[in-house]
Amino acid sequence: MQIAYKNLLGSDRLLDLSTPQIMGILNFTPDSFSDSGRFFSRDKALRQVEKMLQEGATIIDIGGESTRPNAPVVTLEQELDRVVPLVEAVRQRFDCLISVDSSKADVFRQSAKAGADLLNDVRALTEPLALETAAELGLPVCLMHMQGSPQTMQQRPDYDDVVEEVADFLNQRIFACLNAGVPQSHLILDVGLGFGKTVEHNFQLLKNLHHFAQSGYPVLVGLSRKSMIGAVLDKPVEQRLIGSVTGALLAVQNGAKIVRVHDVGETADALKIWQAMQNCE
Ligand code: 8Y4
Repeated sequence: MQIAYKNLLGSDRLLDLSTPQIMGILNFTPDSFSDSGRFFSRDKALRQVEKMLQEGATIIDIGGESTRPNAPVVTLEQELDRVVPLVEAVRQRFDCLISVDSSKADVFRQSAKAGADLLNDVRALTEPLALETAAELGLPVCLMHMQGSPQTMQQRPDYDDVVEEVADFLNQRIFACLNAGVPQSHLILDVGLGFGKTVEHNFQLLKNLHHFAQSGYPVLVGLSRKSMIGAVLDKPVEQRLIGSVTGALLAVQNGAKIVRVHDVGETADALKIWQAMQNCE
């Protein structure tokens, strides 16, 4: 499984998913880096990128909107100001795949011009012009499921059958993408752990991830430090490392091809052990 294409700078890009890949999280909002409120700078962000790449990430996910429950809504200008210069700076320094975590067509476009390689949309291209813009830019897209909006999603998550309903939604978005001209080979699916789901829903999706993996589309999973880990362990966000690594390993065992994580080195170690088992006779 691999995705080969050119980005808007004309560079040949290859997302090789023959083995599971690590997407390192770089969230460039003031409440990010999980040391909330602390001063952040472009230099600090670039050092973080360098470290994640050395530790084994192949994709760096850059976001300027906090999608945590009850996070403030960011304006287009704020998002552009946070994301585009950082995409440019990372592009200048590193030859990694750059993913842009956004839902806005203008952020997609400006980021793509600055050298982004992948669109990671927690709203699955449902915002105005997002679908058309993604098709035009020709970049791979991760389509994620969310129930409700970041502001309201954890108020009352409700499903008859979470696996079926997430699958139905993703199938509808796949259909919309294909109709808009996004090639089938550019689609990545994500069940959206933590986005309008109870802890039980999240674990049902994790347990049944093979259902999505069997679709033939690559599956991305993000559970790093999330409340599904915290709830089981009864631990705050800074004590969720081993739980997060374990969750990433379970996701990969159930067919995930990309794991979105904060702790790249530790996750890479776990996946090396998994790979060693896969490779043996
Ligand atoms: C601590 C740290 C607690 C982080 C919560 C969080 C996903 C995603 C996010 C995901 C894809 C987050 C942008 C939420 N999660 N994109 N983005 N999949 N594709 N919360 O699961 O990390 S942000």
